[in-house]
Amino acid sequence: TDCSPPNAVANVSQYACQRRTTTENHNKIFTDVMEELAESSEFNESKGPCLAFRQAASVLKSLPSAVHCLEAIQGLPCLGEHTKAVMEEILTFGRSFKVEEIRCDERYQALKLFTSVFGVGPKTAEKWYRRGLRSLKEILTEPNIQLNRMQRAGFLYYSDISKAVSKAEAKALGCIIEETVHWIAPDAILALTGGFRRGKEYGHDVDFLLTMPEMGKEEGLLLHVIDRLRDQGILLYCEYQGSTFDVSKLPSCRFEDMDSFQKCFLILRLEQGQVEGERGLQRDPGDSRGWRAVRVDLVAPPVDRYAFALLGWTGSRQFGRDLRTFAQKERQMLLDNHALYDKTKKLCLPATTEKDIFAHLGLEYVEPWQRNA
Ligand code: TTP
Ligand code: MN
Ligand code: MN
Ligand code: MN
Repeated sequence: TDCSPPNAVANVSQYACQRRTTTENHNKIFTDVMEELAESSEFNESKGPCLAFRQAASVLKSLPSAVHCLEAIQGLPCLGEHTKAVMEEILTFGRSFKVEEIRCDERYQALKLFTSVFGVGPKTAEKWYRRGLRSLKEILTEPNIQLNRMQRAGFLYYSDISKAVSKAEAKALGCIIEETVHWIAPDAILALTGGFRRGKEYGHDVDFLLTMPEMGKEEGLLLHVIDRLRDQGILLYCEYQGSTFDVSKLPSCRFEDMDSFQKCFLILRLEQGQVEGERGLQRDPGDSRGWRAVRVDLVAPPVDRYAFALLGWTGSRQFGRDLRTFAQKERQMLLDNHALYDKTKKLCLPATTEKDIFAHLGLEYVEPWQRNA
């Protein structure tokens, strides 16, 4: 029957790093709702419920088939009473009244809209909401609002960068970055990370990692790449962050802590003619300029930290969070984007590949396309 016996799901781990989650999600009707509930909790600064909804969504994404009845989720980890009640509503009525109520909420709508602008986080969004602002137009016409450089770029390219980036567009950008990087340093190491490395069809940006085979040689590389992109006339915006990496520091136990590698958050101009499948195609006449703006992230760790950075930047966020929780709770180790520290042995465990890190943690290797938790 549709209701698989509980033993069919009895072996699902509470940790995303012990599950294999492809981009094929059989339970989207539930996980979309869970993720909206998580976002709404985040806006209300309810960290516990937010994490609980994200974990529940992540477990459901890993299931090999659609859930058709509540019996089928018996024994699954991370599904609390609240989550089960929402799932029951969806199973019975085909919709969740709780989430529909939230979607209609004025505050939720405004915060969602404001945080959709590049450079605007929940704090700024809340500030604008409290000042009575409700639309993007109101933000732009309100005389007393000071936008920073990133937010100005976010508004300037809003319609382009709020549009999903396709795999073909990511590939085209990959070619441009590759050519640029290797023109500067033929032996540079470049890798696609983020959602596209996990095999996603669409993303909100394109993420890359770059380094040099010789330690320290990566230091000037990123600024050179930025200069070269500017010379090519495709750099629309650049937020550069220098390295604050400290080798003597232990890995951070807080997942929210950003890594300290040299990086930049870019907006690049992508010519439609450079995108496979778009070449010579008749485009929408209203969209005749022939290019779009795309968000790109470049991160440049030293080569001895490359595997940790690759693992962290490949994500998903939930997968990374659970890797770190697993390391801490199950192995007494500290993992972040820079290093893995064994608290029992009191030493850092080196790694040149992601497989090394999984092995140190005593975990079966999970391929990038199985990390869509
Ligand atoms: P994102 O690009 O934000 O997310 P994504 O590529 O998984 O999804 P999308 O398609 O929406 O772009 O970040 C990529 C991964 O990098 C993400 O799993 C978390 C991680 N990350 C860090 O480790 N440190 C950071 O500072 C940021 C911004 C992300
Ligand atoms: Mn990304
Ligand atoms: Mn994102
Ligand atoms: Mn990114």
